[in-house]
Amino acid sequence: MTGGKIKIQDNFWSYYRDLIRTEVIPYQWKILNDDIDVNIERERKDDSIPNEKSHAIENFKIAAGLKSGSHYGWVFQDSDVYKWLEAVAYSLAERMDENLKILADGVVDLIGAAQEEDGYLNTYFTIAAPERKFKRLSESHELYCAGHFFEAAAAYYEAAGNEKVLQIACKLADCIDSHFGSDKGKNHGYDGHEEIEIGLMCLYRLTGEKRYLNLSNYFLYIRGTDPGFFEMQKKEDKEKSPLIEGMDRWPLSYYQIHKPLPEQDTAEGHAVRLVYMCTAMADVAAITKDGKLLSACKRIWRNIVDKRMYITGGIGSTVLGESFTFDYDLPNDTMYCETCASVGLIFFARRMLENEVKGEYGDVMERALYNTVLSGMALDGRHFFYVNPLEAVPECSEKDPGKSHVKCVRPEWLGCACCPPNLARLLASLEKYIYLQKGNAIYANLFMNCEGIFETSDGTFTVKQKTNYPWEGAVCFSLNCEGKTPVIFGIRIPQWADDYSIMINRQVVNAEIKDGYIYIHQNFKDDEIILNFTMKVEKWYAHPNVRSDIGKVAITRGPLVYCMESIDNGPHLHLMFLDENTKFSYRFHEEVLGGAVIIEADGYMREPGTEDRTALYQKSGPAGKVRRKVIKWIPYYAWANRGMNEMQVWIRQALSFL
Ligand code: FUB
Ligand code: ZN
Repeated sequence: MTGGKIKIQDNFWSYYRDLIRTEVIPYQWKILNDDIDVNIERERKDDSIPNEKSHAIENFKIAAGLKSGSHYGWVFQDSDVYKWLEAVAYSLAERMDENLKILADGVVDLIGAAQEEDGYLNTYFTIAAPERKFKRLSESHELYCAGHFFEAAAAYYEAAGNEKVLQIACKLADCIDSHFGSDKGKNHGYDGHEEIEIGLMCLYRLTGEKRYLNLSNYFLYIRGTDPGFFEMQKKEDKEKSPLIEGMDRWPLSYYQIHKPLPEQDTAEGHAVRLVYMCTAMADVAAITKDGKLLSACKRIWRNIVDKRMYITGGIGSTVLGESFTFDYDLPNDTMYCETCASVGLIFFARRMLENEVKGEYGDVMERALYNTVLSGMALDGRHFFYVNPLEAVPECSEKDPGKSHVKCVRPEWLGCACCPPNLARLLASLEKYIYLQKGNAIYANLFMNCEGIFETSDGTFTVKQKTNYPWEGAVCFSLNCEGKTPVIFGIRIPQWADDYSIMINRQVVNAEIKDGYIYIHQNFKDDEIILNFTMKVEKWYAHPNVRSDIGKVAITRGPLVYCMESIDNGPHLHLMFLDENTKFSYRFHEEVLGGAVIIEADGYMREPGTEDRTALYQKSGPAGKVRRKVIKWIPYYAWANRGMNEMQVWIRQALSFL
């Protein structure tokens, strides 16, 4: 990706990145090997979700003929291993660890051993259903798994120089290329879950092999042109049993095949599928300059960001089909907001930046990263959320079957383990998201302590960032160009920052914002730019059509969304409210939640009724007294780290309806 060579050494992010290296990667490895006794929770009440063990590595051993046994887990269980390998690759690129490399090289050998003669690779089909290969694509995830392997292979090849991983990947890609495409006699299908399109683009960038670009393009363009394809395959599949129970109940839009892609306008269906699809469309469009794909991406982007995204950067409003629903439908307590979907939204935003440099893509990356994505993992790196609610009450999650997916503590592992390694690979590769380079123009999108080196047309350009973001709003850039040609340096001004100042070499300057960036164009020679965003506590109101948020406000500071927890505020968060003129105070607490800014304000609490004191309904209210109360907020990403309790992002505000 066009983002320079970056080294991160940051107060905030290094904690997470060290955690990925020291805890998350080893912990996930033990789980993939069934070497550790963890409680694997189903992500919702559904007995068909496999939750006895991971078995992911064992599946590879069986497929490779090294062990006997049967396949266990989802048809896409292999992808857990691939995402883990990708996270390992980024971690090794940041800091080489010979032992980890030896372990990962062994995994590559194992994957190679599980690959069939013709290049086919998928442990479920090799072990359990060789006669059904590519015959039930709506459910099979064969191409989805391949896509994840391609991403992992490209990353691992680059990090560890392992030639074998690339050979396995190309052999698999060639196998798929020989089966799929518009040529007569080929399979004219596509996968039920987009991902191969992204993976093929990684292989294309690495190898320059045009067939991979063409195949990615093919998979995008065929989608939605023959909506009867899955049904036709199902009829032809002699072995009628489903590969995933209940998958055939979803409408075409679940798979984004209700229309050809260039005609799609809104974010429909399964949220992860949709953002992976858009990531690939934006990626292909950036290379082929395909205006039709890019226009569709822009329309879908507008629909997500203007009408279907939570303030936390979460997407997906319903557990049914883990899907989008309709404009402004953003329920806080039944939402989906899968961690993977926000990871995918960041991928999509990053690829859109390559097509057009607009600050809003960086804004969404930042929103999703600091809020929903980080919330996906506990501070110990050993517990993970699959879905990320904006309002959670333990009793509701336990007793309301419609909220069984809304967990109030992060499980140790999940029956469907797509999110934990997805989050790991994103955090381990944060370098890719900080800057964007286009020729002699460098754009800063995320703020953290890091050093960047970029090759421009006549030499090296270096930029160092120093900041205490997200706790403080000052960011200092030290810049130097080796060559004579001036560099255009763009800095994103976050959408939340209406107040900021800029100094160049200690002189205050005014710089106009263009598409979300300020620009400084010069031949930098040990120059310094200091940007200072005023980080106030802010209240945000939702669009009036968002039924769930009317009369409520959400509290933010800088890029962080805040929430209340009952451990700080007592139970019944729904009875707490603010008045319009509430003043907020905040302070950094070293000892709380790994160090965090905590916000406080004077608010109110309506007393809860008791069984003998308040009727269920009465003609005159309010039922119960109102008393003053100091309300406390913590950063949303850090909730549920102190045991099971209530949490709420949006809080009622007296008179805010007017
Ligand atoms: O289908 C593979 C993955 O499992 C999806 O991306 C997640 O949403 C989960 O359903
Ligand atoms: Zn997931």
